[in-house]
Amino acid sequence: VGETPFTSVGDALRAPADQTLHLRGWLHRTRSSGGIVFSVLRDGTGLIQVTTKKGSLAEAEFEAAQKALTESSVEVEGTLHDDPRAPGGKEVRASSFKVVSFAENFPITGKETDETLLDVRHLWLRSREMAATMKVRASVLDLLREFYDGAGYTEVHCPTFVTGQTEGGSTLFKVPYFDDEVFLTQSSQLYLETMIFSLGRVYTLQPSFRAEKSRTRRHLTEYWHFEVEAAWYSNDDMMAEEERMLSFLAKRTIERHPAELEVLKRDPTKLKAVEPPFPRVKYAEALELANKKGLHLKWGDDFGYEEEKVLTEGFEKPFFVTHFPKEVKAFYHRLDPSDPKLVLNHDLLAPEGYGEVIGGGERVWELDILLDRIKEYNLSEADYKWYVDLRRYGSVPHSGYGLGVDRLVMYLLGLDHIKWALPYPRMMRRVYP
Ligand code: NSS
Repeated sequence: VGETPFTSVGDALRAPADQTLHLRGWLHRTRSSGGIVFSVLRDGTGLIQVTTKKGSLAEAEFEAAQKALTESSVEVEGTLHDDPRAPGGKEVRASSFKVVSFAENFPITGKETDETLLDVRHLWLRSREMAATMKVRASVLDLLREFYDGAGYTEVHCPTFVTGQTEGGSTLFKVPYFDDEVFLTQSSQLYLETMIFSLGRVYTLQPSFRAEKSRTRRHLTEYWHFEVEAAWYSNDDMMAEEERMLSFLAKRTIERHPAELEVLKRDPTKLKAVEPPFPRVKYAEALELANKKGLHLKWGDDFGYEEEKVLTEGFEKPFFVTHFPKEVKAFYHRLDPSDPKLVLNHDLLAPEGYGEVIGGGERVWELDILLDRIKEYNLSEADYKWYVDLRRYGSVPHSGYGLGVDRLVMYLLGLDHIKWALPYPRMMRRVYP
């Protein structure tokens, strides 16, 4: 607005002293003492201290600076000074202080419970923690695209309204659809599989929906799902590529985001450990390992959040758990030719108790076996006709996976709950704001 060229706070912090600058933003903090007001200005690129002294500017502006509460929006003109005590080592001494909009008493003071912070999520998004998280999250998606575009993949888009389940009926959301009823997608996998025949390698990013009743620290009802599918890939090929992708992500995150990691108190050495090769553990060994650590699991049990937490103890980097019993996994997983009780799959578990971030594997690609599997799972063949068709016209071995973006962000940033990993988490009891 207007003619004045404004400098961003980030640029101001890097500028040499003694310049006159115009800044605008929000009062992150403010206090006045005698004839001086100390404010910290925030604009999305950083924080800078502004001091406003009675007598150095118009009296009305000084009074406005004194009166303006936290989160008021302001425009400031002043000269830049070095000040080692100030955040970022710089201070602006105001020669003009205009309040654009006086904020009411901000409802967040720092003593709120997590529940309250969710109630005022629209305001809590202004916190340094959430801003840092959103920046890293955006960069993670950017890096995923960079990695896969560079590896010969094409980004594609799949529907949200679907007629079939991918990951089991118990977590399907039903929605009215004119005179009919359809579901919200649990995974784009089956649609991705249709596109490998023309594109070879594809990926997509979109929300998936799970009517999860589990109220763990890693379950959302709507989550961001990054999914990959590639023709001619074995389970091992896919795992090898995932290792490269994750270590690329971790390395770049450390390089690009030292300030954000610091705000979130995330120790970058935890991410430095994300280097190939990742350990590969078969389900049977994982079961034994978990039981040695005090659990009482038997063959055929799935690993839930609590079990995975125990299982990740002692691992410094992500690791794969492979060769699950077929009953534990969805119908589309390819049976292990050398032991058809098992499937050629992989779950990638993040260390430090985070657990599953990726689920994937090889797909059944032979027609008769797929038809058997659909029967075995009591699914309607009619619902999957188009999916079965893929096995009729030039089927090939192929693999893929799905990555929970919110879970990945949670792990990379060391967050204690998935609700901190995205702006507006959707959970069983949370759909507002
Ligand atoms: O159910 S998955 O394990 N696998 C699939 O949906 C496959 N069809 C994906 C594929 O191969 N294309 O989900 C994949 C990942 C899982 O590892 C988690 O990281 C994440 O999706 N996920 C979730 N994140 C947050 N909240 C919930 N409820 C959730 N469920 C899965």
